Amino acid sequence: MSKVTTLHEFIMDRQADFPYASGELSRLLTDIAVASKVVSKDVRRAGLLDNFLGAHGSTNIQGEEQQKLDVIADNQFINMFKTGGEVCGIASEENDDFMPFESEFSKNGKYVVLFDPLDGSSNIDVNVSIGTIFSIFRRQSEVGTSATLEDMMQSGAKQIAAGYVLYGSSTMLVYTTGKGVNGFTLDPYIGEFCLSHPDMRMPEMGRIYAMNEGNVNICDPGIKEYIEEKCQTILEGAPRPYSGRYIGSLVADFHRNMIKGGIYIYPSTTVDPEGKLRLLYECNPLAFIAEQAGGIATTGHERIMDIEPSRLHQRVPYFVGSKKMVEQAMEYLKG
Ligand code: AHM
Ligand code: MG
Repeated sequence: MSKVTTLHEFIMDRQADFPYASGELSRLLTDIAVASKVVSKDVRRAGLLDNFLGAHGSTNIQGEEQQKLDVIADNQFINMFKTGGEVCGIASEENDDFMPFESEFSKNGKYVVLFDPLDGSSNIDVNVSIGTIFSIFRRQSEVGTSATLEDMMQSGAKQIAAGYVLYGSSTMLVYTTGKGVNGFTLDPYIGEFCLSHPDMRMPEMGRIYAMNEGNVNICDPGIKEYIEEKCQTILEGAPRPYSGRYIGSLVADFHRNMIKGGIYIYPSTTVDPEGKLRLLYECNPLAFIAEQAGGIATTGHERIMDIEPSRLHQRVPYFVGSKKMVEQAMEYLKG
């Protein structure tokens, strides 16, 4: 058996890629891994424990009902960031406002983290894959002061690192610091994330499309045409049409497309003109990973990572996945 590389070893080895690195980003990534192991443990046992499944009884600022595990995961990550010392503030999909950490210790942190603690809320209670998504920026405000809204509202192009954790049939952590994408599988027997998917590349072309097709008649008619003509037709030389696969957990749909090639679509609809997915917590981090793996992420009109955010909980239409598939879908858009 060849030597196993743990996430921790990998992060420490890669620290040398950043000439002036002081180790804070490495520690932050390690903290995220630790928090996600705790969340993974909770997710794995949720059905057996009191107070883990079901609605929390609250709604978030977006009017969505919060699940108990959403809140548990949110608190787990926030506590880790508060006590780590690398982070001066956070913004989370589950909190109305951003949260500056006011201790002297945290105020000296260089970074802010924006995250969706548990994505795919509608799948929590039914034992279907869910995930965590995170995005790390260097703060804009001065070290030693309180984190500001401006620290949170940076374009995706300024991300220092981003990643996701997929609580699927195994737990995986996938991240980038802008030098490719690497994936680690949690070995439950030793409790370590181990390198299992080095240098991940998204195939340029795939045969899977993922969209909530319930929305197909309330979005840009070009999307329906694209799906009918390119996804649901037997194209020349192909044995069958593409496969439609929609898990309804962005992390899981994205991860499958990363490995097999595919397109994920959540467009603007007449009901949700800005789309459903959040720029800062979902779209930017996965766009960074997609691009680092050779894929594309766009609103249909603009590169996701070029958007200057206007609101913390801003939503945007989202097309992400294999380069050629996304490019082809864009040719159909009318709006
Ligand atoms: P959430 O963050 O509240 O879980 O919402 C985001 C999720 C994505 O994971 C998923 O792709 C999408 O919402 C599913 O939405 P829909 O049920 O409208 O298809
Ligand atoms: Mg989400």
